[in-house]
Amino acid sequence: MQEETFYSVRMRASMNGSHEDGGKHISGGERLITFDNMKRTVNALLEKGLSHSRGKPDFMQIQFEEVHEPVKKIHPLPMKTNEVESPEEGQSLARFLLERAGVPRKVVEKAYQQISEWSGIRGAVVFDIHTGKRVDQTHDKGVRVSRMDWPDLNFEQWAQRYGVPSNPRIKEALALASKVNEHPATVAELCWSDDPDYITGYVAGKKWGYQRITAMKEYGTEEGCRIFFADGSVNVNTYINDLEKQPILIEWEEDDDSKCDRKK
Ligand code: WAQ
Ligand code: MG
Repeated sequence: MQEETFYSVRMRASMNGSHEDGGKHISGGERLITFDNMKRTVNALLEKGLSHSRGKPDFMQIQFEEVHEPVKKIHPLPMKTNEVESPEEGQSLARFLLERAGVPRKVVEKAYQQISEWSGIRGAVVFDIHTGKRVDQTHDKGVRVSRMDWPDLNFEQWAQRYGVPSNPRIKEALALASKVNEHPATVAELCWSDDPDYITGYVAGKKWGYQRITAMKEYGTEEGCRIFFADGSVNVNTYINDLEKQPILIEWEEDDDSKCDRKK
């Protein structure tokens, strides 16, 4: 049987000029689909960029390309929702979870000292857990993870099983976190949205999975965050290349969870 061909589709939108010209980042999106889903996917990305709470874009780029590498299927990280009363409580829980995932306290503190400087970046910052320094050279661009997706039907089954809203934001965030944290060099990830109308964020890691935290900032603020805490003794360029180029599909199987439940 012939293997199916997959396509990477990417969108980025900005305001007051393109990203290269210093425009404000509005929205981005990355999908991995078969050709029969092309129209639907391009339309969905167009819609995502056009109707965004960060503003009305005056620049947008949507592109697709055939993927030649074999597509790997992985399971979503296990998920837990931590309810907190305030962003302060959320942030202090996030620091605790990062430490528990293996990021030394000092390194967490060093990262936190710089988070506000990075809030305009359109991708993620790679932070070395040994030196406590940013190690990617991508400046305002950041590292954009792409070539990952989670087919809708399977995601909806997962969402129903866990009683979370089946919205694209959670699908995209968990797909990204599952891909990033599957990488051997990733120790943990810290994320909250730059969208003013969304305040839930998460800490993810291999052992404790995707830990949602219901308040990471105040409503109305546009300062987001995405940091990959990595073992910087590996080659950073290889790490970034893997996150950008390795095609990954998320596939949840009900069976895996019942196996886990039985183990408890
Ligand atoms: N690769 C790297 N960084 C990215 C990517 C990507 N594909 N997509 C977004 N980012 C970075 C970028 O700097 C954004 O400004 C920042 O992350 C936030 O992105 O309820 O909505 O898409 O379980 O605004 C997490 C909780 C929501 C979801 C995160 O992020 C839930 C969110 P946003
Ligand atoms: Mg955003």
